[in-house]
Amino acid sequence: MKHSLFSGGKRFRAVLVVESAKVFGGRAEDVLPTACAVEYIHTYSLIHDDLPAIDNDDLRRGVSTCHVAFGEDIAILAGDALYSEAFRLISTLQKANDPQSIIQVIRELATASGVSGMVGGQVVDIQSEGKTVDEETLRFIHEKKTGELIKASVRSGAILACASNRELEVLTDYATNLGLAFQITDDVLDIVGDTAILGKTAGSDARRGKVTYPAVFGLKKSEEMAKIMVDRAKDALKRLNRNTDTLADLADFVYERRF
Ligand code: GRG
Repeated sequence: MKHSLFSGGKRFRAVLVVESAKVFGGRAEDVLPTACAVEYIHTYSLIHDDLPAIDNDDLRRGVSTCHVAFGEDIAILAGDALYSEAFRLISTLQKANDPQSIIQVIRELATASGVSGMVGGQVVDIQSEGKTVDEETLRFIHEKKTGELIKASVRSGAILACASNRELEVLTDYATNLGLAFQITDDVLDIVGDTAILGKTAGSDARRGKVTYPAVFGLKKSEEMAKIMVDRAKDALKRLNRNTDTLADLADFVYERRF
């Protein structure tokens, strides 16, 4: 668990929890357990995604993947344990937050990582390998596999900081576009990125016949689509009468990132 958690990673989803809370006057220390829980869930998904039965990758965050370092049995269990620990963390440590908000956050994260989120997206992703899929299926895979956890991260920070329902709707619009853009840039980086900078092996999507935006639309159009989504995410923020500069910067980062 420590090997995979502390080998690096951008902490993008954890940062989203904290920065989203700050927009509504929340304090970082009050949402850190949730930010860490999101990172645990994300790391769990990476460990399982890298397993021989799924993507069979050797390199993650610049080090050996969990199963290469410790064996498949321990990697499966490390992922399982991170998932349980995530919810234990949320349920025990947030004394500053009201119980209703904590329950809502648990629901958001369980939904985002389960059958209506990461697992559902991953199933369709696996079943689509080597096939031709339409745009709707491609979007479904990306939104579920990657977008839902990003959306839940943004919403959870805001929920703990007592954002209103209208504010949450605006953030959902922001995060939906952000999540889709994030996975499109991930697909693009798999083609144009450098293994040493990415910390994971470039070119693996094509080798595996994965359905990706560049595979369906080409590289240039995919980059344009990512930019459009980042701009839509930033536009959504303008509907909030709050300081959202950091959330806007994070959207720019998604388009500009090289890892
Ligand atoms: C673990 C709930 C659960 C389900 C298992 C394996 C799986 C089903 C789902 C995989 C989901 C997955 C790995 C989606 C890819 C998302 C993605 C773009 C990962 C890379 O995220 P970065 O770039 O990585 O934020 P770092 O290392 O920076 O954190």
